[in-house]
Amino acid sequence: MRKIIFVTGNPHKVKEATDIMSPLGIKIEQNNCGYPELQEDTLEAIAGFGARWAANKLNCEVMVDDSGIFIDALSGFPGPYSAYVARTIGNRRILKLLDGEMNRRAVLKCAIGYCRPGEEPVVFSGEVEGKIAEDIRGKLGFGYDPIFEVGGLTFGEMADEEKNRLSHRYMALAEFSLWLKEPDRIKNQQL
Ligand code: ITT
Repeated sequence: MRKIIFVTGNPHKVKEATDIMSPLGIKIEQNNCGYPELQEDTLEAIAGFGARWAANKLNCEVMVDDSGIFIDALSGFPGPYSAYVARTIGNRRILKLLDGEMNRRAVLKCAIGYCRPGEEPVVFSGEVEGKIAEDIRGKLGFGYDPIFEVGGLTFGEMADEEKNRLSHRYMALAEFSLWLKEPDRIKNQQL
């Protein structure tokens, strides 16, 4: 089985990536060394930079995952600042910001960066469209899951398997897994 080091401090991401990639013959191993997060406008730029930095630091092939929630009524905010906003204001106050707002459309996005030491990173993107729920609902998942609704349920109300069939992370990891198997056939975003 091919093994890839996943540089992240978030064990939920590791669990989801393992559930999605192990049936495809790819084993994930977490490394918590972190990487500098650029103040950039796109998740792809952050993921590409992080993957290159971590591959050179650890001297092995690595993947990283930069994700975020883009809320229409807030002009796409918090987007690449989603981790900071989750740490500071959190889900309850995001719902407050959207009080009375009719347009509740939001998109969860994921950029998977992959790099080998001394090489250029490649990046795979995935997204899922949904809406911001009126209330916090569900205890499953993590982060924005209890306020992000797809087809009537929040991700916080969905079993892992259900989220992993629909999610932004699944979309990006499916492309990445295909590319790992057939690098010449699958297009990716070279930074
Ligand atoms: P690493 O950077 O160490 O990988 P992180 O949790 O800081 O971990 P991100 O910057 O990618 O990761 O995450 C941005 C925020 O979005 C953070 O608050 C996450 O909890 C949240 N998030 C990421 N993936 C999510 C998902 O699948 N569902 C809901 N929220 C998610």
